[in-house]
Amino acid sequence: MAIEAWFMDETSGEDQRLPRHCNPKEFVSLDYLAELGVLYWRLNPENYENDEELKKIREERGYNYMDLLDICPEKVADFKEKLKSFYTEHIHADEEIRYCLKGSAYFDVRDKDDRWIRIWIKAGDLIILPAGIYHRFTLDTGDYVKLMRLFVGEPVWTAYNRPQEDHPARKEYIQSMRTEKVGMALEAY
Ligand code: KMT
Ligand code: NI
Repeated sequence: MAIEAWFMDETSGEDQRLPRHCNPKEFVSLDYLAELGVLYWRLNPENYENDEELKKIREERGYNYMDLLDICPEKVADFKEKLKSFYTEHIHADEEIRYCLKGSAYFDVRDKDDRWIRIWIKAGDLIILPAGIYHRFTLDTGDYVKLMRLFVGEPVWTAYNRPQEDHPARKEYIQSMRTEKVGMALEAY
């Protein structure tokens, strides 16, 4: 099954690790995520060391850097602080590419109307968040995820917390969303 994504209940005061569905639930399609520039692949996590499909994605997109990261209270120094910074809304100057090898977690991204969409990644899910998209990350109640991080060249993980309306990556992202809309309108025409 493909990943699940849904609009979040933003009024909920529940734990960030809970799903925070709206009532009734409002799921979001992969097409809608693609309109936001969020890309998704389903791969075989058992075979990540010899996976031709992963190799192809890495070659095509120039992801020559790779590392692995376990996120859970036992393995991350200053766990609480770290998770707090991951869950603070931010952007990056580059794509954020994460491949889930074990466990599960949530990436939240803002849509065009500034609504939060929660994307539930599990083993086998590779997602790419475009540069300039507002997002945040949290573990779910399973409290464990093993992620592969990919990057083009020397990795830069710098997070720029919202607001970042003057950041070049943000401006470019907003511009690309406009172009996308015009493209869709022309297609309809
Ligand atoms: C980031 O920028 O590292 C995040 O958004 C957290 C996700 S994966 C550690
Ligand atoms: Ni990030």
